[in-house]
Amino acid sequence: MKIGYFIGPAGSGKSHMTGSLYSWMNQLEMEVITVNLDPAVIRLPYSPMIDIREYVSYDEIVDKFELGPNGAIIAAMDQVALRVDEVIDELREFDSEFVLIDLPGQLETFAYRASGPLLLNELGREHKMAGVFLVDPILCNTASSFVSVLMLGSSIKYRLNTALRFVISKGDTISEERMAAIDDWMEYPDFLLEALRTEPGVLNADLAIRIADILIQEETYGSFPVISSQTNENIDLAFGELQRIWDTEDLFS
Ligand SMILES: Nc1nc2c(ncn2[C@@H]2O[C@H](COP(=O)(O)OP(=O)(O)O)[C@@H](O)[C@H]2O)c(=O)[nH]1
Ligand SMILES: [Mg+2]
Repeated sequence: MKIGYFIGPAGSGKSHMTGSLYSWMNQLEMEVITVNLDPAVIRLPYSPMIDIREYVSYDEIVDKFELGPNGAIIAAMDQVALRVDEVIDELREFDSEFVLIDLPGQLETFAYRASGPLLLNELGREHKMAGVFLVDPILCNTASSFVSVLMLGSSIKYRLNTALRFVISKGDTISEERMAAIDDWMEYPDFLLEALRTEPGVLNADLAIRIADILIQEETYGSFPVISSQTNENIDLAFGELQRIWDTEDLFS
């Protein structure tokens, strides 16, 4: 199986992209299933074939342990870690050529607790894994926030020990002017460094520039395609980014 997963900050559009890419692949008659790994999600824009909510009940956790939302999410993700083998068994039964996994809204509870690395490691033993990191356009408004997202993606990549390609989500919400600036940053990294240099009030700008310089030279981040799950514009490029990793032997290239 070729497994693709979507990761990114809460609200960056993972669930919608899972749904849109699933529909696109389905239309092309690819053999594909979807997996929801968010125990706390209430409504999804697609119908997952495997759903972690059948294993872990967020509401029960809230009631039983009298936890607030953050504590309950952490407890739920720890329970997900305990059920990983069952999810993997269910996946095995489907034996689909492609699997799309929608990761939990709260990226940090997946990546920085036990369940995320455990799950991806286990799946990676038997299957080809590829990750797409979603960058919300609100983080492309300034050079410093864009660099902060590169740093977050790098941290996730090393924490999960996996290859990731970056895409910008919610493309339909980006103005033409902003789009032109983002294109320039991608095509000419010096533009991004210059934007950092001239942006007012960047904390420790020299350090930010040095970090950005290293990160943007790492071609592994890809070309940052801009994708909309609402209009489906460039949704094929989400598949392309996954395919690029599936086709590569070295996970970190
Ligand atoms: N305009 C627009 N809104 C989007 C798009 N993708 C997601 N959203 C909205 O962004 C919010 C969060 O999306 P969701 O997929 O739930 O994010 P997740 O937390 O990363 O799974 C929802 O209100 C979506 O309707 C998109 O391509 N265009
Ligand atoms: Mg979601």
